[in-house]
Order: sequence, then C-alpha cells, then structure tokens
Amino acid sequence: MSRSQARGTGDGAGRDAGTRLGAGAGRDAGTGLGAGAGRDAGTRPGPGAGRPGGWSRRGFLGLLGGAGLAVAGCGGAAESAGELLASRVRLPEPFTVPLPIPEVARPVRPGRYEMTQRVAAVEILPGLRTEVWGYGGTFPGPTFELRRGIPAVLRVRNELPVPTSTHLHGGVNPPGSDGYPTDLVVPAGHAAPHGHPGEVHHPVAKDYHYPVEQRAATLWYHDHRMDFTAPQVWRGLAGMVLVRDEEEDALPLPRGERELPLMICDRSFEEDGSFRYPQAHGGHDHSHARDPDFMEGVEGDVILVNGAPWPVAEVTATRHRLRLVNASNARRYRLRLSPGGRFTQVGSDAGLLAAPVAHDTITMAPGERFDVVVDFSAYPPGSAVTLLNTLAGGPAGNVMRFVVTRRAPDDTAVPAVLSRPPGRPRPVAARTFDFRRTDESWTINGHRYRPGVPLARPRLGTAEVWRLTSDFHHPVHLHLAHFQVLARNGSPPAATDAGWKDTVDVRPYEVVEVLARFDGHRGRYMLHCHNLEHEDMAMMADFDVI
Ligand SMILES: [Cu+2]
Repeated sequence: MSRSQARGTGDGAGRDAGTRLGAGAGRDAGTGLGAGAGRDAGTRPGPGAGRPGGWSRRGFLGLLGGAGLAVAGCGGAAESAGELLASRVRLPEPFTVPLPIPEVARPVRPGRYEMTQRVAAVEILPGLRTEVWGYGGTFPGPTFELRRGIPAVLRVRNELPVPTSTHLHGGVNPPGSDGYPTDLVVPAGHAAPHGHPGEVHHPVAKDYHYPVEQRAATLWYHDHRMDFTAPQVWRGLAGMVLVRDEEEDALPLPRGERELPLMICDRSFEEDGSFRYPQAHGGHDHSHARDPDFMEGVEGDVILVNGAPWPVAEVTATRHRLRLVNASNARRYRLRLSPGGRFTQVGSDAGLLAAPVAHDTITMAPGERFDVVVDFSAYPPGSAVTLLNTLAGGPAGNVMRFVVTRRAPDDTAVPAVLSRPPGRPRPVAARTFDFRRTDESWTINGHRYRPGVPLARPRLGTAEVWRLTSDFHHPVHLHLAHFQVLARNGSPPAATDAGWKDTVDVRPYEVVEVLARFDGHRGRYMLHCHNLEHEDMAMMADFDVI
C-alpha cells in the first residue's frame, strides 16, 4: 500500500482547478454533476412511474418492506436506505488499486493546525481525473492524530466556490467550534448566501477550538453546511481524526503499519471520471429543489476505501487494527470477511470498549465507526481475504481486499479487559424523537429543521433516555452527547451496539432507546439523521444544553 496521498496532484493543480471553478461555477454545479443526472439511473422505473406523492416506486415499496421487516424480522431490499445512482463510466477491476493511507496532519506549531479546503484533480479511477473538494485538496483529507489533554486549534481556510461548516463528528467541543450548519466559513468574493435565521459568516477562514478532553476514539470530520452537506461531502469534504490517550497506549494492540484507518464510502462517476450526483441535490445557492427519486438518499455503485476504488492492501500474517468509518451519504454496509474470519471489536464510535466483542459480520450505518482487530495469521500466506458488503449485490458487494504476504513476528494481543469506560449514569428525564416523513419532508417530531428552536433543553452533567422512533432507515447522530444503546424494540441491543456511541442505526419502524450523557459544554447542539440527503431535507433539530 502507499503511505502517502501521491494520488493527488498537489497544490498547483488544485489552484488551477479552483480558479476555473471560481465565481459562477456554483450556479451549475461546476464539477460535472451534469444536468439530469439520475434520470436514467438504471434500477428505477421511468419518471413518474408508481410514485405516489412524488416517491420512487422502490422507495414506496421499501417502506412497505420496512413494515414487513418489523413484522417478519427479515427482508433483503429493506436493508437498503438510498436509491442507486449508477455510474456512466466503465468501472475498474476491483482489487487492483493499492490502498492509500491519508497523510497525517502536521501542526504548524504545537497544538495548532491549518488546513485549506480547495478544489483539486485527483486520480480515483485509473487513468481518469476527478475534481474533488478536499480538505488540504485531498480526499479523504489528512488524518489528525490528537492526544487527550492537549487542546488543538484548527484553522480551516475556504478556497472552494461555496460556504462550508466543519463538524468534528464525535467531538466534545464548545458550541462555537461544533460546526453548526449556519456557522459558515464564506470564501472570498462570495455573495452572502441564504440568510437563514441566526446565520453567521466567517470571511475566508475560521479557527475551530478542540479541547480534546475525551477518551481515545475514532472520530471523523466532514462538512455540515446547511442544506448542502450531502453534495459537499460527496465531492470529498471528509477526513479522519484519531484521539489517543494513555489508556490506549497501555494496550498491546497492533500499531504503526499494522493500524489502518479505513474510510469507506460509495460514489458514482460520469464518463469523464467526474463525480456523478443528482442535479437537483447538487445545486449550490439557488435552489432547495430535490429530486423526488432520491428522497431516500443517494447510493453510488463504486465503493471507495480511503478514496480508492475497491483497493488492495498487502498485510503480514499478523493481527491488524482496522479503524472503520462509514463516511457514505446513505449506504449501509454489512461487512464480512471471505473466506471467513472474525472481527474482534475493541472500540465503538466514542472510544474503547470495556472488553472485546467478536463479530462474524458488522453492520455499519452512515456516520458509525468500528475499531476492530483482524488476525491474518488465520490465513495461509498467499491468501486473498476479501472484505465484502453482504447488503449489496453487484459491484457494491465488494469493499476491499487484503493479500496475506508472509508470516511475521507478532507480539500484539487483544486483552480481555480493554478499558474502564464511564458507567451508566441514572437518567433524569425521558424524551421521544420521532424520525419520519411528513408530506414531502423528512422531519423530527413532525418539524422540518428550525435553526435556533430547540426540541430539548437537557442540563449539563445529567443523562436522559432518548427514545428514537422511525419510519425508515435513519442513522441518528447526536452532537456533543455520547450515548449507550439500551434497547431495540424493547429487546436487548444488537452486539454491534456495544459501548459509548454518537450514531445509532435506527431501522424502519424500530424504537431504539439510548442513554445520553450531556457533558462538557453548555450551549446549542443538534441531533439529526446522518443519511446526508435526509439531513439536507431538514431532518435535524437543535437541543440546548443548559
Ligand atoms: Cu434519515
């Protein structure tokens, strides 16, 4: 595998592309997300066919399937959240591109980082150029290795043609640095956008202050701009953050070359290699119109890991630690190793588990992370071990491949006791949040997102039971607050719900109870669906920590 992002084209190319995409490029989506994209996306019936109330047939049937799921407890298509947008380009052979590892961000001085969001041309599909909007001009952006107890300031400079807001997903950060959707970094020369109530504009750059007073964990950062998170993340605005601490240092887990950050997402491509995305979702500043065919969310047919299609990584026959992030807009994955094998989970969204949990499969909803160890000594040298996604057939059924090269010494282990996470505090209140389609919107408790209007006011230092109910696949994410899953439909949580989390996979017609702790900071935060198209279609709500 290559240890650097050599696949990018560096500063110069990024600047040129940026110039070309300057003023006005935003008007027509610029990067080749062509008009009418999605009209013939393949798996759907023709326009208007069977779409009661503007819904696609598959979406409508998906909801029925969801009802069936709740009753019958099984169902294949009902596991899928989004609508497939097929690529127009010939797809590359899987397992031919080496796995890239994003560069680790270097501070400009201790505790201070600077990163520029810019347009760049990178090679994602072999032989083709794709324009990305990247942190640092790369996709994914650089990985930040932060240490508990050492605060970090991140200056984000915006040279893109659109405003942005950067959210550190899973971070326990003050509200002014949380990446609120209307807290915007506006590029030079950009006319004032929407003017949502309470909208804040930072010209050109903003400093985000991260106290890093949280446990070692796999976090990630991504754009969170009001109404446009989905198209802007699709174009590349995402990267990983690894928080380290002494508790983790003391464990004999694999590290160095044997610890792999793996950001998994799906994309579609036009014939020329540019990203493909539904035009109605991809406009910038002038339209809230949505393509009803993609109301459920957009799924691509190319699975990228660290920005490379179905990559291959050579590994020694030793334990490896995989830091899995589902950075997809809408796609859920059920990961499985072929020809067999187990994942030993050591961490969840918000940090190390108390004890490891073994899984044959791991289902990941958008926004979720799994910190797992795979022991490749179980396979003979020369083996190909494929990471499959058993929720999809066709190209999206593959994720990546490991090739086991040779035996090697291995002094790592997965101890029976990993950490001492905080216990479960006693809740002081219970609330219900209903995630549902209301008319043509995705709503929470019947409301489209209203910035500045909180649906809850939990007290700092307390815990509450939040009951999440749903009509469809809605991966629910809380900013600031970490939570434990207490129950699904009144039954014990799934094995993959273990540990402290910030995102939970809520499936059609499920009732998921979580115990959330409101620690760290007072102020305005939010909960929302992490299906990014749902999020842009207003499935968000504020809560104020008082
Ligand atoms: Cu949703």
